[in-house]
Amino acid sequence: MSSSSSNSSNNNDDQMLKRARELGIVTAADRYRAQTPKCQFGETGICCTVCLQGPCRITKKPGMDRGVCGANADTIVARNLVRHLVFGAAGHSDHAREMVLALKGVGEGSVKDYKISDPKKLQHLAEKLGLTDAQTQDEKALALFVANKCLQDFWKYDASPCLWSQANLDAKALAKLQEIAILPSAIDREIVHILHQLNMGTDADPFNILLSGLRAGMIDFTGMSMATAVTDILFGVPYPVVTEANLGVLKKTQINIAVHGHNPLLSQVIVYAAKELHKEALEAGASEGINIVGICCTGNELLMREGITSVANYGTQELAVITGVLDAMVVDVQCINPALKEICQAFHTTLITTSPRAKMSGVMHVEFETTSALESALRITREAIASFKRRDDTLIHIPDYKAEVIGGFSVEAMLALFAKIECDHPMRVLANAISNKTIKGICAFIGCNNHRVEQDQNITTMARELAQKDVFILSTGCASGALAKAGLMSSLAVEKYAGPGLKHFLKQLEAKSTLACGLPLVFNMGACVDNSRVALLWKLLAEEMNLPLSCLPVVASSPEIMSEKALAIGCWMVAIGVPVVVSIPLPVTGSAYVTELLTTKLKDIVGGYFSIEPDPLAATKIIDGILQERILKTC
Ligand code: NFS
Ligand code: SF4
Repeated sequence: MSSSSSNSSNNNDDQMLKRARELGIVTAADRYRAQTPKCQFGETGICCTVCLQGPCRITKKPGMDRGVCGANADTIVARNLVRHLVFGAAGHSDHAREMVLALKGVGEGSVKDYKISDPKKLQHLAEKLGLTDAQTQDEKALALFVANKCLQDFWKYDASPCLWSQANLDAKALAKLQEIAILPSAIDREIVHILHQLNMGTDADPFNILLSGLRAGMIDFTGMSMATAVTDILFGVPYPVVTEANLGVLKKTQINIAVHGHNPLLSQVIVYAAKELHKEALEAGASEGINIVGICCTGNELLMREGITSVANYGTQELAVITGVLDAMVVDVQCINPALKEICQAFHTTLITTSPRAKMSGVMHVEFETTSALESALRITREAIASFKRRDDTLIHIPDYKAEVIGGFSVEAMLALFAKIECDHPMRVLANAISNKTIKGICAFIGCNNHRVEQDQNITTMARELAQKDVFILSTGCASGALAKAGLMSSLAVEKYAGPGLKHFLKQLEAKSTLACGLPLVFNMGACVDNSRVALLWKLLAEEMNLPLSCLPVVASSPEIMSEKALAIGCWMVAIGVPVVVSIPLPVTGSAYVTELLTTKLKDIVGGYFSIEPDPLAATKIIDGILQERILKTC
């Protein structure tokens, strides 16, 4: 294991960028530079392309303070923002639907390559969704019951709140959301309604539009809670695992297959296929068999459940290929750079798309279906074996550095840890640590990388600072990737960076734990959809402390936010009462009204709000201030 400083992580990236230049390969960092300076209309949200009379751009020039239709900056900014949010919510929700349909297939018997891995969670969920004692059923019938209940939350004609939100939010949050009419009904119905609302010449009221933005956030929450729960049922609830992260996890002696994207239905079955084809890999000359490595959120899914290594997060996906040892890059949906096609072509790497929603022209496509999952996975793995035989050894350059990672912190895993101290009231452990000021509160790092800023630096800088200030840190998505790669998910990092209170909190848990590993500085809760785990932990904490979430010292931060999905996550967190600090400018500054609503006024309406601070150290101070303010607040 190499050193665990974030500089080493960045050395890996620097090496690979240098290597790319030597080979004449253009990467995202170069393309970002070519895209600057940015158009200020787009940057501030005041370019409208909603109809074909546009683009309409708002300026202070006479006559240009409105678009052709008369929409002003406030309407245009609000509409553009909420369009982003709906796209984000659609991504997470469609992912959830795939998971639910797989569960339905298992229940019906048409999907044979997956099974119910956690019958207890299935039973529990069925009860939460309305199963009565009298209806106690066998596993397959329960799977069908849960799947059908979930599917009802995708579509219905009436506006009554969806079952899922009701089952997953605490009573105080629910009442608040209902009061301001942002509790969603059915996912598809709401998405269509909001898209209609955002049509040319429809809603011109920026406040009404932004309320729908919050509802879009709640749709996102509904989808991702479903995705997490169903994934746990099919593939198991994560518990602590020890693994590694960064480009150094690639091996010359193995067939390296990167799984990239989001839906674990594909990546999980590739893990099964790799085991089955171990002998074929040896016969092909890979002396150590097959090495599955993860990129982005699907990588996090595998890290959490299988201890699979994480080779890259969003911002370093292209660099993984430039090592010259990636034999296949298998992608499904979301956050996949189209540039991978050319970069893979510069090497022997076989790029394989698998989703009918996400193809690239001229790229191998192996359509993935749950009814023939293993068959597709075996085919994909054999393509990687064939590709390995074409590897050009002169192009290989694998940076050494990799970091130890302790991941797998589901809420169930955390409760099990806490229960070693408070057997009957595990959440009391966290509540007490907050009440007696051992820790200052909780910060959840969410979201992406963004080529506007140096790779991973905002995330890692802020995490180190907050740990020093005794903030308990959770993370998901590519923030988890950044923290894992930089060694901040190791127990060594606790010694190095935790303040005295946080260290005491973690060491006390560690002393009682029966885990074979220590505890890390930052608790990895999984992929972006697993922000639902963060929400569940907050819900349990609010219930334990008998306070509304808007009064708890909890905060979220997306220091390198990029995707519309991350915006949607931020939005539901705000809606349930949690402040969200972002360090990338949001495209809203063209409207003073929208900016003020998001950063100030929302606090009075829902308790949460956005704070925008590009400097990571200043953002850390804001987070610290929020936690202090909330801990002192009397609700
Ligand atoms: Ni989240 Fe995952 Fe990463 Fe951002 Fe993209 S991979 S769903 S969107 S970039 S964290
Ligand atoms: Fe211009 Fe209005 Fe059309 Fe937007 S909707 S492009 S502001 S005319």
